[in-house]
Parts: sequence; structure tokens; C-alpha cells
Amino acid sequence: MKTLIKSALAGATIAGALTFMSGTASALEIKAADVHGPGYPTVAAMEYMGELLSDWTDGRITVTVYGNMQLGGEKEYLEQAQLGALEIARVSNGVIGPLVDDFNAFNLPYVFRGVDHMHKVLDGPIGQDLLQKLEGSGLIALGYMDAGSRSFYNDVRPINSISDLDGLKIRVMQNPAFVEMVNAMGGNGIPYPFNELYTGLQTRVVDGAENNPPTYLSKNHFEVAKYYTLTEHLMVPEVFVFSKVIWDTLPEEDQKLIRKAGQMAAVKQRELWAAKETEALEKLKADGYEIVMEIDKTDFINATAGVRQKFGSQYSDMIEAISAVE
Ligand code: BDP
Repeated sequence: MKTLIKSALAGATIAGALTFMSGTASALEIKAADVHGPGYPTVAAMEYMGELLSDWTDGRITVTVYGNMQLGGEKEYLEQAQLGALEIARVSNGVIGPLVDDFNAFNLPYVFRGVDHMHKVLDGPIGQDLLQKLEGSGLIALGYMDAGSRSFYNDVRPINSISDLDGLKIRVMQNPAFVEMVNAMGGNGIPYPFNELYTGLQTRVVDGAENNPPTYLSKNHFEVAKYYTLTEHLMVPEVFVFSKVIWDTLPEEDQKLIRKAGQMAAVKQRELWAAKETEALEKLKADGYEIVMEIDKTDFINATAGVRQKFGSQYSDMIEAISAVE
């Protein structure tokens, strides 16, 4: 908390000095898109980013979050940002993989040993160097956010062992690595847009899906897929990016402020995330949902070795470096 306050003050000082130097900078209304809605940690963090920017610039720079899929799904957000029709896209690393291949190293099952390991990788040279690569795709990366671990849920039967996944049609994010991951575990991986998933579950286009507890709860997927098992097979971070086309038109001082506010928003999101994850699981259990909290992951890890091998072979150096991070 202390560091947050300190850096906020530092930001305010920088902002004051820069405004003084640049005279009258023009107003900037930043639109940010997210599939999640009010109260979700990614959305709250971007709102916080807006408060900081607005404070530092006396309301000259603002952020408006278009949440709850108002602007469609994440593939569209990325396209809109690339074209300069949207300033900030907050998306899953899952959809960044098809854009910049190296990001797929984070999209492999059981690649991180846990949250601390993932944070160290993202905050260290591996994670930070990767973010730079987005620039070639017309996106300026502002940072990572947390999304915990993804686990399976469905409406057919509880998953108590890997054989329970047999033949189940499981929705995954639109990335071939995830399709093969589910297939390798005996299910049938179906890439499907997140903004149509509730209906897809309800009408049984898919039997289930996989996601973190806060998403399962906030998108009401528990209503249409009641069995949830903490397989924790993926730990896919979130990424938030700024349109490069728009970025290049901004004065350098505004770019600095946006970067600084973005870093502070990412720190804030991590705090909010940890609390939200616990809260979501507790609420689901209190409401009587059947959550399998403990499961032996050995079979799931072994079954997906081929997927790590196939998709990971092109970045085996990076994967080795990831596992060497203590
Ligand atoms: C959620 C992520 C969101 C993804 C969604 C999905 O926060 O960015 O769009 O999963 O599965 O956990 O598509």
C-alpha cells in the first residue's frame, strides 16, 4: 500500500511538471474494452487507471471501460485496437498466442508451478521481453494482469478423474493449443467465442468449459454447468494493450503517464484478484454447488505431455528458462 501511495505521488509530480512544460496538451478520452463487467478485478483496475490519469491531469485524460462484452469479444478488441478504433484492449494471453507466437509458451498446460512462479516469470526478463514483441503487431503492451488457474466445469458429471472427461465437448478459447490440450485429456475441445458461451452451454452446443472461479461465478456459468473441479490445468495471464496507431499520435508526456498508470493498475489488479478468487469459491460452496476442490493432477499432467512437447518445441529455450525461474 505504501509503495502505491508513494508512486501515486511521484506520478502526480511528474504530471504537474510535464503539463507545465508542455503548455496546453489536448484532451484524451481512452476507451477500454473488457469481456468482464463492473466489480471484476480487470475492470476495477482499469477504472483505477482512469482515476489516476484524471487526477494527474486535472481531468484532461480519462478512461471509460466498455465492459460486459459491449464491444464484442477479445479477437475483435485486438483488431479494433490494431486499427485505431479502440485505445485499450484487455484480453487473455490465450488470444495473444495466435498473434505473437511466443506468448503460447504461457498457454501450455501445467507450465507454471504456481502463482508465485508465474509472477516471477512475468515480472522478470522473460515476461517483460515478451511484451515488447507486441509492438510488431500494432499493440503497445501496458502489462499483465492475473487470471488465476483455469479448471473444468460441465453439466454432465463431476470430474473426479481424467476418465470423466471422456467424450465431453469442452469449450476452449480460440487457440489450437487449447483444443489439443482438451483432446489429449480425452475430451473434445471446441473453440468457441466467450461472448456466446452461456447460450452455448444452455443449448448444449458444448457440455462444459474451463475457466477460473471468478469467471464461472460472474458469468453465471454455474447455472448451466453445475460440476466444477479444480484441475488447474492452465494458468493463463491477462494482457492489456494500447493501440499503437493511437499511441504514436500522443505526446511523449502522455505516453509516460499512461505507462505509469498502467503499471499501477496492474499492481492493484493483483491485490484485487487474490481476494476475488477466494470469495468466488466460498460463495459457490455456500450456495451448495458441487466443487471438487482436491484432485490428483498426475494423470492430467502426464496426458498433456505431448501437447507441451508439440507446441512447446519451438520455444523450448523459453520453457527451460521458465522452469529455471526459482
Ligand atoms: C476469462 C478471461 C477472459 C477470457 C475468458 C475466456 O478473463 O479474458 O475471454 O476467460 O475464456 O478468464 O474466453
